[in-house]
Amino acid sequence: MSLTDVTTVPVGGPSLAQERRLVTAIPGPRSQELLERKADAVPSGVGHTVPVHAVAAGGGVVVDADGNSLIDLGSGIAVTTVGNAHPKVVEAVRAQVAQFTHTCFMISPYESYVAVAESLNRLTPGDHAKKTALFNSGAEAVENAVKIARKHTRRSAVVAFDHAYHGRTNLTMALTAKAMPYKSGFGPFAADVYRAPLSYPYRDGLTGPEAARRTISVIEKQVGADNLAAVVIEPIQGEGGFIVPAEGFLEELVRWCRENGVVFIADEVQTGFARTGEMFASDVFGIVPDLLTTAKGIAAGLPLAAVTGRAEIMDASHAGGLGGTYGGNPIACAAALAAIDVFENDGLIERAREVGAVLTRRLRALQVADPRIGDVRGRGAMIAAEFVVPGTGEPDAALAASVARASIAEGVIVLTCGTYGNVIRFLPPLSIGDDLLNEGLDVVAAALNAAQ
Ligand code: PLZ
Repeated sequence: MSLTDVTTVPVGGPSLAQERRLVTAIPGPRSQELLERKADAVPSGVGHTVPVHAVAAGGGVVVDADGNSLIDLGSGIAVTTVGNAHPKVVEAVRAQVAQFTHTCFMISPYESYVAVAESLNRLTPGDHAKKTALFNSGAEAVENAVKIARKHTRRSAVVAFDHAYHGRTNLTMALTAKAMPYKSGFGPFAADVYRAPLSYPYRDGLTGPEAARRTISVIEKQVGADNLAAVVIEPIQGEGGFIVPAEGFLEELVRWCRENGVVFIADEVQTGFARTGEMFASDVFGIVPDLLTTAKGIAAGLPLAAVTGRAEIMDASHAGGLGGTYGGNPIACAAALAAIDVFENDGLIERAREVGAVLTRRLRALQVADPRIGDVRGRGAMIAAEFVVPGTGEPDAALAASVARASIAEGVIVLTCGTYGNVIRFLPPLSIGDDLLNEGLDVVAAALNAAQ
């Protein structure tokens, strides 16, 4: 029998029972069977964090094949921000799939792609003329942003930052900072990519302007402004550890880019769409990027990504220079339009702030009682705790891993991140209720207390 061939599979979405419910150990027997099939059929390079087989999700829970209901504090890495199987998204996708599934926008265009572009041009920071091109994944969007910046500036060098994550394709691996697991053995990497220091207030102790001066000096000495097409930066780093730069750092960098004709690309793949308590993390700092990449939260789980930016930069490419078979697929666009409706009209920015207030209050209370939490940081519903050895501040990856593992075993999905692997990040769907969120945090707190 197929694992999904069970009559008891619940319908997903917000009507799912909003509870943590463990009816087997994690993983249960059905999930275990699936994991064995996965090991036989799927390469081990494609890992997984939570050893269960999902069959339904919605609100703040993921239900597995054994009937366990897990609290979701990860949103499939910041994707299901509006909630899994949100009714508006389900309805829009259903209607579009029955209408047409694909024509290829480069062959015969359709309105929903244009409408998504119009929405992004309107919602992203800055009131200058903008244009948007659609793609399939965050990595593809970042690749295209670099392509567009190079064409516009007729320069080739690109600067990325310490702790950066931009994807797993060849160019985005080059932009990504961390060797394991993202780069080791997968080179050679794309040329003309340079790395500059970031502002990491907890570890470098620098003010924003000091950190910016250091960064700009490295860029001027090692790359030279005249050779530089673009600077690519996550305004708040995702995989790198939810690092929030000190005030003034991004502002100063934008100013320097503008003075030197360098395209400032904000990678908002993880931070975009209400996650940070603003529509975009750039809004948190009041910066206006030249180009901005989005993906993840944009379409509630359907594969869609975008590059949005200044019309004159976006228009630098010749006709036919940008695109792809599936970029801006009509089903993904229908999902995005529904999700954008939810972001704008269902109070999600406000909700992200409320979720962030709960996360911050609870984690700071834990930090006061436990010196192994060195830092609590983030914005909105994007909050992390960094685990350290008390006294020395050395990263404690083993502790983060053990707290995450124990939380998952108790039915709470949490994700780790950080260059040193010592950060637990919280990025729940905004459809989670406060009770479930607090219960999830109770479980994490108990896991931390129990950890040696
Ligand atoms: N830029 C800022 O966060 C994706 C990837 C997890 P794709 N982050 C999660 C993993 O182990 O693969 C990401 C991101 C930022 C780009 C990307 C890449 O987006 O849609 O995964 O290609």
